Amino acid sequence: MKNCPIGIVLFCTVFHLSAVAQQLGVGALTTEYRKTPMGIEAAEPRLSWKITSSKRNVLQSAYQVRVGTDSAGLSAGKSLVWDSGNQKSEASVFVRYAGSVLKSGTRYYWQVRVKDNQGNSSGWSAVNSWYTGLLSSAEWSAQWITTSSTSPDAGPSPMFRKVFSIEGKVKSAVLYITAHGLYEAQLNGKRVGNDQLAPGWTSYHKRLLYQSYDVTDLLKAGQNAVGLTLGDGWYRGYLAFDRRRAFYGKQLSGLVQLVIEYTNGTKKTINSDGSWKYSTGPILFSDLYNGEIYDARLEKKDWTTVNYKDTGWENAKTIEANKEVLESSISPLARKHEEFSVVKIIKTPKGETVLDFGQNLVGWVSFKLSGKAGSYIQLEHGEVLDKAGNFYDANLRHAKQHVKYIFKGGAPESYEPHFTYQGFRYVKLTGDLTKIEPSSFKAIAVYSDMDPTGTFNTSNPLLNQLQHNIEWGQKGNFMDVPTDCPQRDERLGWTGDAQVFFRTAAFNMDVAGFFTKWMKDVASDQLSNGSIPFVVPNVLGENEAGSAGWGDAATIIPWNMYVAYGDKEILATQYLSMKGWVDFMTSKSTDNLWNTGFHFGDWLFYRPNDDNDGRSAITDKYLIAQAFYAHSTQLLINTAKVLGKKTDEAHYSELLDRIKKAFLKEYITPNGRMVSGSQTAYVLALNFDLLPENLRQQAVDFLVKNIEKYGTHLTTGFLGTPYLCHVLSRFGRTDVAYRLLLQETYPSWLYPVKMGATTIWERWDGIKQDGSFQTTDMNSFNHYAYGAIGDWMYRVMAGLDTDESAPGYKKITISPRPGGNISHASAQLETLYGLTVSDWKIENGVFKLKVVIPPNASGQIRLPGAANAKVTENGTALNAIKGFGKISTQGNDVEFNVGSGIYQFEYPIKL
Ligand code: RAM
Repeated sequence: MKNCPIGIVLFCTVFHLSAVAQQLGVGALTTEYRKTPMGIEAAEPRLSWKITSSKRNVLQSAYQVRVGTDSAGLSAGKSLVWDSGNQKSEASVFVRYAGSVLKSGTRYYWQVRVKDNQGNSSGWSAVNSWYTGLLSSAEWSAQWITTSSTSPDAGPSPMFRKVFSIEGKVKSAVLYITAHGLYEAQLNGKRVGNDQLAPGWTSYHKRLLYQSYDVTDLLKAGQNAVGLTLGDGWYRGYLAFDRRRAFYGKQLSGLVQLVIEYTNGTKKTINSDGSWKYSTGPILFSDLYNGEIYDARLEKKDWTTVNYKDTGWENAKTIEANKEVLESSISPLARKHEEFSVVKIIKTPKGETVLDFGQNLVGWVSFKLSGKAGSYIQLEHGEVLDKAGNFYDANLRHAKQHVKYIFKGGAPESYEPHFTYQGFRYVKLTGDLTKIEPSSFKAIAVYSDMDPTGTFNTSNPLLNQLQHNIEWGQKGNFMDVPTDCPQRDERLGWTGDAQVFFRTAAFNMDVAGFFTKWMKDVASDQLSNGSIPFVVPNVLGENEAGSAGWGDAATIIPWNMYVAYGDKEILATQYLSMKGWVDFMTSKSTDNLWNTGFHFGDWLFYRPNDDNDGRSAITDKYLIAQAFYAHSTQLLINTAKVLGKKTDEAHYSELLDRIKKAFLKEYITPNGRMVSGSQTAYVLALNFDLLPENLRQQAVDFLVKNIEKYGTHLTTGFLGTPYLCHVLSRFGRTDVAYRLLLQETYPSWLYPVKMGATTIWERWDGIKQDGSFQTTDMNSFNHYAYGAIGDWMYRVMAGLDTDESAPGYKKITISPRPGGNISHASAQLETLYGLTVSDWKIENGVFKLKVVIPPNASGQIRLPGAANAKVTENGTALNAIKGFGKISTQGNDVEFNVGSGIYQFEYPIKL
């Protein structure tokens, strides 16, 4: 399926499966979620694979894994470090390595073969590998190198170089590298790896990630040269909104260790040290928020090649810095992805020259232009044009997003920035514009390198645009940490935003590694009293912590990681952090009521400016706090159960009981009305099971009445929005959920779409109905939080979900809920077992549902409105088909279990 574009994956699946006929195959091997990872530090890495088969009802019945240090010898059983033997087991995901102790800096090759429940055996899979990292900090022999400047001010990027020789035949070479600041490395004039903004962002004093690159192919016999350039980045650049710089340190430095292994088994290590030379070059200034200034006249041509003459370069200074904090990267760094051409060059009413790339994206512009030596071109980046059609960047606050390039003159010059990124659709140009053409420029999207996993599609073009906007909100804000926004002087890892969007994110892209990394960041920045900072990495200070709905990222994300990927280890790793957060809330509560402290509340809920009759949808902040206190406690109980922590399970179950009672007493009248009558109040109470059964229906009625009071509009903010449609569907009002989803007027999901949005906005009314903007203080046009509706679109509308009792799509539930005059919806998801699909259409009153359940998974299918209908599967009456579990009627629906396979159901439907 490798070369299969995700959009036509279904076709490819069918084709692929029939092409391989009856064979049982095994492939798509991963180690710790990654394909051929470098720098694995886990002592017992978890191995996963996928099975292919054209048969139905296929389950793995046994597997055998073998691991060795010699790829060719693997099949002969040579140099094996582990042979699992024939294991009778269904496990094809997260099988723990259980061989001899893994060594540092070593490549391990592995393969697997499987048997199925129908007597078939696969051959051995293709060989895959992982490479271990430097398993102990004592193995870092390299020294931190820096320049003689001790000024914290932004300045030209330092460049370091070193020539070294190769004395034998190279078997392998690995470059271990990191920096205080951002780095780019080159070997013999070629860039090492294709990661951007490395080493990524963590709380550097606690955890600093290093990367490992296989550079065997970049080396040559004899003399070689290595080069390193540094930029300010998160370490020393501007960070957050109070115009502070150098948050983590004043001095940029780099750490490089190149380990070369010769074919005769000997090793040579090239370390960064005082023998390296340094100078500066064309990058005069770089900053994540503010852009880059590049003077091409100062380029030092071929400076990372052997023959470059480095006369005048100084010797690098070495400094001491803690190496204990070094950890290998466990998630993909940012990389370059889609490219966009200029849609048009606009002359604005003010006379500005503006490029329009047609998509609000995050990354940078590359160009090829010529200009006179010393002349320049400046690119100013903005997300929108104002009402009059002029360039607008007032919503960037202090972030400049300016990139200035000074020409060296002569042949056309190609350039793209190094240590900065911009959020933009429009680029205003100044300087020498005599030679510009649309084709001179390309916009490049840059984001954490996550594979796309999901597609969602319907018969409604506005909804498809909404899905597009959700995906681009995700791409734009997954920049090593989940940021709130990518353009203004903020771009921070707001915990609340991340938790509300997690489930949607996990449909669209493979976010397992990304969030495993960030949850470690969350735990490492958790305060000693258990409180969770508003942003992680925490750059706002210890007092900026503890808000309901934000701190709950500590429980909600690990739990949902478990649900989406079936990953128990994340629960075990995060358990103390989860518990710490719940205990923190308890410590701030009196009589089991958490009604203290600062909270953001239902952030950015509907609040009209001319509110003279109480239309603002305010929800009591302490009601919200108590609701999330209950929810997090519930998730902790669930987690304790999964991990077999019986005492905790009992302890927190009792606590939850008391929390719920306190909630009822404080926030519900004896007749069942809530003290805040807002949509969010009812949604949270219903979603988190805070109301006794007998009050629920009435609460749903209140909720629906409230929605109708606003002319069928939502009024929820960040915290209520993700659950709104879920609650309506759970309590039988999917009809209202559809009306909200399809609402085109403000406030609604489709209002920005109708206003031409290509991403999700921070506010429901970032651009008001009269075309004017919301406040410049806080108005991002690329903010994923409200995109959390994507989860409902996948799970309810298309009906594709995992059963929590067999999470990670081991058991898949297919339960589409058509409505809203939509005639088609389709969701496809590449799970750890393979592709699963729920794709429905209504044609001439006939409901047609295509389902794909991957091998080694099973499904529970619920056919909406099929209770009294004649259902066929691929032309055969449903009850004549063998292999389906008991067919039962649930209200108007029909439900049954299936094994793996491709299914096509049809029946007349009345909606
Ligand atoms: C702003 C952003 C962010 C939100 C915080 C509370 O900075 O809107 O998304 O989480 O406020």
